Amino acid sequence: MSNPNVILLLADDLGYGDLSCYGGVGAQTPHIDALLEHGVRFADGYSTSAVCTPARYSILAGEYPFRNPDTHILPGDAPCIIGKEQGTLPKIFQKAGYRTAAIGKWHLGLGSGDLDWNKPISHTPNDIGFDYSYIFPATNDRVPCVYVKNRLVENLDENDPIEVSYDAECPFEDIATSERNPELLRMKHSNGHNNSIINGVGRIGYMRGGQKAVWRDEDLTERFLSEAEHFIKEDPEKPFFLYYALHQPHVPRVPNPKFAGKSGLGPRGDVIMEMDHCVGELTAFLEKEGLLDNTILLFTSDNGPVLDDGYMDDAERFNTMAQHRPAGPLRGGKYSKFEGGARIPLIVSWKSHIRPAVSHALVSQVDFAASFASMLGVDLGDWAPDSQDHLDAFLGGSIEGREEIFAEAANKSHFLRRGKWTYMQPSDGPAHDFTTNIELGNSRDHQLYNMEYDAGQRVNVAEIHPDLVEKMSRRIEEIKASARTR
Ligand code: NG6
Ligand code: CA
Repeated sequence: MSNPNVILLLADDLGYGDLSCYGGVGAQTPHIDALLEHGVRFADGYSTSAVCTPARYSILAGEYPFRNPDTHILPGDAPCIIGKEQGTLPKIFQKAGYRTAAIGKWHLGLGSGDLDWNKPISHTPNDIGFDYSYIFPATNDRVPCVYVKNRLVENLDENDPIEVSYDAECPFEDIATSERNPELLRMKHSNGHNNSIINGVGRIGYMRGGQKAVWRDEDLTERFLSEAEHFIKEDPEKPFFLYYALHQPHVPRVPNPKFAGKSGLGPRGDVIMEMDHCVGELTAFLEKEGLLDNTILLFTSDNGPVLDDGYMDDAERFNTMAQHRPAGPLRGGKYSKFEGGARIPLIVSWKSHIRPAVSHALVSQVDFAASFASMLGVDLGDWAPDSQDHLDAFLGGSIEGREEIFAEAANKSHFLRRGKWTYMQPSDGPAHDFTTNIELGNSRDHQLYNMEYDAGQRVNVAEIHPDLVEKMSRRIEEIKASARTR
């Protein structure tokens, strides 16, 4: 049999409790749940960070974010933080003769510091292992709100050049901003998101020009799906790897009208429904093309959930009414050092190959690189230094995963999970963020939790296990001091 195709579906800010198959009370995600008819659901799957850029960096580069000092939430005009010479997940597939594409949200930077949005971009996904890319640069709440196809912004118009600024003060006198034109806003912001107004929504950063290039939030899902289908169909002779980064349920949550008001959970629930529908369409397409039996589908999320991430879309009220808990039983959410930050849904599905199962193997997204290298027989050399081969666990053939999970909160302090224990480093900073209403997990004390009895991390048992605390805190320091080698 020829090598299977691989599609990595990466949701944005989808929590551990947001899918019905993970016990989400208000969730309606039948198409993602259906992946489990031929799939493994991981109960202990992790990203390496409670925020986006670092988590995505680990997936693509196969190393922990602390190894690259640029792994912070990036502005929309940041340079690309993955080096052209670096080993990456898509390059592993390329080495094995695959064609590769990145579609959807990017947020790993573009250009080499000399970015002109009106010219070919020097450093894009195409320089780090993707043959084809169709992305938006950063997040759906950051400018520029445009599609970038390979090296060029789509629908450029030389008479209406694009300018972007992340300066504190708006440098453009003639653009709509939240301050000057509040009447143009159809969604109010609760925190930040008060710079340029694009498509009736306040964004982070200022953008001028490019009227023909600007996306409509309502169209993003269909646009990306049609690009994905086009890429899949293009060359049936070669296997493919598709990195498909869905933008839901990140803010601003603006669903296509087909889904608006449909979930009963407000806009956040509506866009999750839209995303689920999109996964259903993709699966049906693969079936129709006769590709489903030979395609491994991974579905996961970059980091945990947040309800109010800067816009007033009533997510908190809708979720409370429905008793829907986006992080499920876990404490904290996006940004947090508690498990709600980096323990995420993770499903691996392969029709006719995987028997339905729930796995408690400890697995991390950083392991995709070494696991697929192993599947393809690609020698990693010094690529992907923190990535481990857990292919058997991912495909449901083994219940053994990693010995330890190492991940960071938004403030870069770490936690370590070994077996049933999760240890959190002491850190400064507020225990609670009142803008997002998330418990961040910061404490000057060591924290240790028994995940077997206390998944919600309510009882800190550090004082009664000083030996474990000592051992696990030393281990964190050891990892941080370790060299970038395999
Ligand atoms: C924060 C934004 C938030 C979101 C996040 C990145 C404010 C107040 N908050 O700075 O809305 O965009 O960055 O999210 O601006 S992530 O999923 O890409 O990491
Ligand atoms: Ca995210």
